Amino acid sequence: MGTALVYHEDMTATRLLWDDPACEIEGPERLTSALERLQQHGLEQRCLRLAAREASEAELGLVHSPEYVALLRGTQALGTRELQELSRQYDAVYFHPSTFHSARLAAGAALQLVDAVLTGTVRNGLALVRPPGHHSQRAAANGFCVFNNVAIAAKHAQQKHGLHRILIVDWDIHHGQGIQYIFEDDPSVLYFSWHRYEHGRFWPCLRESDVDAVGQGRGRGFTVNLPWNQVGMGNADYVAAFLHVLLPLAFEFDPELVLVSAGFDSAIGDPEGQMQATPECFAHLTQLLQVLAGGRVCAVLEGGYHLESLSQSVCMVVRALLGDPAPPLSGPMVLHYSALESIQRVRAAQAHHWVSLQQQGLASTLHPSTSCPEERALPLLPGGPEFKAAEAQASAALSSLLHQLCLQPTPPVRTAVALNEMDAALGLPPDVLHQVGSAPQEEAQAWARLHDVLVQDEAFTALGKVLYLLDGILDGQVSSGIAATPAPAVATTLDVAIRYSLSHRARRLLCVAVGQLDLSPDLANDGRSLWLNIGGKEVAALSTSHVSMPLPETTGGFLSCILALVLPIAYSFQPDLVLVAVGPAHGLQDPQAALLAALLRGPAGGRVLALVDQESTTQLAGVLAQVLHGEAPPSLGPFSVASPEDMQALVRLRGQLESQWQMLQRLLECSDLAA
Ligand code: Q9C
Ligand code: ZN
Repeated sequence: MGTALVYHEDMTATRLLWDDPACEIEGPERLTSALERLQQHGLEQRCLRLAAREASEAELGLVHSPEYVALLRGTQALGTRELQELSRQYDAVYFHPSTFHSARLAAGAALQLVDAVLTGTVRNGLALVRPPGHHSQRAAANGFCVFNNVAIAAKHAQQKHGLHRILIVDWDIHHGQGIQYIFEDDPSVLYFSWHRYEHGRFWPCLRESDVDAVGQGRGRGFTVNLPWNQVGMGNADYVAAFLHVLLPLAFEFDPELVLVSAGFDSAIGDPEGQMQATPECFAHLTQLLQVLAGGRVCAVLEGGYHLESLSQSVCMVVRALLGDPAPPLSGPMVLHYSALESIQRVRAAQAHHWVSLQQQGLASTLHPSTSCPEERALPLLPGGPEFKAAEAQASAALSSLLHQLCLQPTPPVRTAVALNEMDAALGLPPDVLHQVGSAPQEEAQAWARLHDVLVQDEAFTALGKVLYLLDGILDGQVSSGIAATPAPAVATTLDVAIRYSLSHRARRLLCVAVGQLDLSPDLANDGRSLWLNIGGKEVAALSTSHVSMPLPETTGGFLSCILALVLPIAYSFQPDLVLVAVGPAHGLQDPQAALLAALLRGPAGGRVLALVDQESTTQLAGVLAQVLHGEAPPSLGPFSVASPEDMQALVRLRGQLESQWQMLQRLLECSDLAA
């Protein structure tokens, strides 16, 4: 199951024919430079290339009025003067004689992508299109958008493929008000948009872009707006928005398809967005969405006006769609106060509609303080000569950052397995490496003895393979791996693996242990390893780097544990490697283990080693190997509410840990945040 890339050269024909500073950023180079970068990185060649087709007028009619379609048809014959005249009827729009053709190709590309995914030709894909779509409305062009590509694709998925639940994620930096209007009373389409808002001062300056626009009638709760009230939002803010807002709702909604209004004006360097998120953040966002809907993710280009940032971000999305691990996020994972405030306001506004938001007690305990004098005001762009110098400097820094990004190598082997006789039965993807190598027996023995770890004889063979696999991961030869060891030796093997990793290049190590696995006391406090035990005996932050909690009883409880505790801590810690150990009697269902492993690929740039006991089911090993390789985890089954005990445990742990882990932070007093 591959990745489709839908494109047609004719979409580069449309361009601005007169002077209009508001529109000049939307030009053909947007597509050509993104495509060129994809080719340069060898990514285009790895996709199934599909030539975009034109959407039929009937298909356009799924969203647009016949009169509007006819009006657009008529533009093909107009001269420049008349086109300019007509453009003035709309806000931030220009027409070209080729607009009708391009816009039909753009909508058709989205349709083709959805068809390819829903018929099983590919798992996922990207449509590289222009003009963009999310501002366009039933009878109006708006904000460079002519036909609403994503909305048309969603209607088509409902009508032609019989889908009942579609999630639209709009990460463009503008509010896709067009999509919102089209689905505001439709509970079968969940629309999430974040957007630069600045309390209503940023275009399109709509009251209905704020958190309290939640949908109408039966659609109440199915429109989710997350307004950014300051510029400068970065990787931590975006990831937190996904973990604390989008994903809890998305899991509860349980979509059959995810459509992404993939605008990259939300990326660093973009003149419209003025945000700070780096291109690799879009690989992480994509990866986070791939755990939904069996991985059926269709991304459709919207905005994005800084050519280099746009192109790199597009590459990151395609890499993630292809299953490559996302590079680690750069920069400190610290949220802006204003972002936290927005996140909490949308959670509060949506709490009536979603049980997953009602439970954590967060919506009610998080009262945004009315003003925050200590707010780190981000420098708004000043004018004048100084600014020119600063701008030149910033742009040099940006190009060097964007340049470095493309130099980061991806390990030649994505997944290696060391599972002994199980291997053959797993039905793994063909490019998974079946590791035969092993560290010498003496080395394994030496490591065990050195640290006084008692390793049973029969476990030495397994330990040798684990150390060999760790070497591959730490040397950058292998991205992720899975190894088995006899059940009684899981804890000791893990112990040696931690020590080995810390003395071989791993500066920080996250260890997620499921089931009753005890940690050697001397490992707990060096600050370099962080130990999360799910399914431990007690609920406790035993130290700053040793957290234990019982296994939640329901899918809702499990999801909250992962999204509201494990991942925020993991992303804040920024480990070099994640060890996931599934001990004996772990109690975890296979789909839960798969989801955990899939999501833990994020924080350490895909470097994950999973350790299972040999007696555990072949299915568990197989499903772990598959998700580490980039495949979607199986569904968790129907959403069930977390038990009060589980939620209490979670709230208690968050309370104990939030002062230490930035991404766990709730709105505290301003003085606390400034500290
Ligand atoms: N004074 C997309 O990114 N700016 N559209 C208008 C009016 C329009 C952006 C400023 C920005 C449209 C798809
Ligand atoms: Zn935009």
